[in-house]
Amino acid sequence: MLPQASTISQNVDSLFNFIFWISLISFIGVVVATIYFIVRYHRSRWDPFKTPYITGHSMMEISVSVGLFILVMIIFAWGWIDYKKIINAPSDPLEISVLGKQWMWEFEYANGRKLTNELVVPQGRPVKLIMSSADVLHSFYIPNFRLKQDVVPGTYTTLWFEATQVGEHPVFCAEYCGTAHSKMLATVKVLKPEEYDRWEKEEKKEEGASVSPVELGKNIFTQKDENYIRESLMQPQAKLVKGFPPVMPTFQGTLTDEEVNAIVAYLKSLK
Ligand SMILES: [Cu+2]
Repeated sequence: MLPQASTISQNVDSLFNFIFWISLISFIGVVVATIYFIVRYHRSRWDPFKTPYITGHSMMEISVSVGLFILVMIIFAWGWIDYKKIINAPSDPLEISVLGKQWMWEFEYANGRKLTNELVVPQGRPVKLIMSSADVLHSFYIPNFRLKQDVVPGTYTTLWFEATQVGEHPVFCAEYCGTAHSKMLATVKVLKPEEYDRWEKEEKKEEGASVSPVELGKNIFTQKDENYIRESLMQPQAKLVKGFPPVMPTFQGTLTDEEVNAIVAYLKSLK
């Protein structure tokens, strides 16, 4: 089995094993019953020209239906409880931007530090990935964390996790995205909290000249006039405020993904 390296891994495995054993037991039951019926009701034992008259068995039919319904509902409820844990990030996670593009993963931290194909995170702290794609559909898949989320151009999807195991965990693109799809690999490097703090400080020193997304967004905001930021909404017709006519033109293509990310980071920082 794969290592269980996040807080949700165990939950996902438990449900998986439950479904696996139920399926295996059902499969064996069906095979055994089939063999029994083949032997028991073989035509050599009966008059081959006489079809037996079967009226049915209401009690058995009802109990099979109700029993299977209850089993399916148990699987559904179990899945729903874990699904809610997977989609609802705890408050105040460490937020990291992820950009998928043919054929690499780019990670950007709040301080502007950028990494390609390597995501460095602390152990035991919730991390929330805010993900988008520069081109086509991708999917961010960390098997050791038992997590997978589509990465979609033109919108943001999120994925949160809390890593429990220090070390390196592979990341795959799980949505076919072109020639080098199978080589679109990355690593999640989980560090002990104190090592992560050290790593963060080191990077800050090295990256002294780099501009954080908040600063970059502020620069773009102040350089251009106010209309620019308003018009820079990619699909201005998508969501309209009551009482305002849909007069805004689209500026899709005039802002890079990096700029859009930066503006979003800046606007969020204004709160
Ligand atoms: Cu991909």
